Amino acid sequence: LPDKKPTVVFVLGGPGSGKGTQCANIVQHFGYTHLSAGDLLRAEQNSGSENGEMIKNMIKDGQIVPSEVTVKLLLWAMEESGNDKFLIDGFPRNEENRAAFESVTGIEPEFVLFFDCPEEEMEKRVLNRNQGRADDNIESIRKRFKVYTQSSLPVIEYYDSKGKVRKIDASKPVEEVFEAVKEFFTSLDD
Ligand code: UP5
Ligand code: MG
Repeated sequence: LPDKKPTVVFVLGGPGSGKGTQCANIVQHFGYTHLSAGDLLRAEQNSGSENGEMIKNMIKDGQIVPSEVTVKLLLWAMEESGNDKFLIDGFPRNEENRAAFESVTGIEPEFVLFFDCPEEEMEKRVLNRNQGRADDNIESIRKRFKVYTQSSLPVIEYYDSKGKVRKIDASKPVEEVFEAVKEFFTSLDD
């Protein structure tokens, strides 16, 4: 018999909407492994891989790295974890990402957690973060917002049409957002 397919929750929302922050909370309470596609790409960039320069330039420009690179990194990380429950944060970001993950893994997400946040608030958060990310400057942020609106929101709409989106008001304080997040994971366990 084939192994049971892993449980995957996609965590989506604009730059600075709080995906990484809330994933850390979910891990603590619900035993998922958190895989940030952006973190995996940044690690790959810094590992001296042949794709490093391409990844660096695309991130600075807010562009979406080709699916073959990102899906491979996600699959390796899933295998390495030994877990069977994953929060995939910041992926899929466009239709190509979505279709590639689905055809390579055969996995459909359990649901899609969508952090809905106004652009002014996201911009403020990203500019205040100060963790040295090459794309946390006003020029890169404007590009990230544009790509998010043009390419990523349509993926969320696609999942919404399948009844899979769990939308959260991400403009609230961290603790309040987590209260809302918790409900979706608690009801999943019922
Ligand atoms: N903060 C968080 N929640 C808050 C709250 N409720 N109230 C007040 N402050 C809050 O949070 C951002 C900041 O806000 C932090 O300082 C936090 O303390 C504060 P964070 O949790 O980091 O938000 P997050 O949504 O994770 O923001 P991030 O900047 O990581 O989102 P992006 O989607 O822009 O970044 P990601 O790393 O996913 O992708 C970066 C780039 O990688 C992309 O632009 C793209 O070029 C590339 N990429 C791909 O090509 N393909 C992929 O599949 C993924 C990424
Ligand atoms: Mg993040």
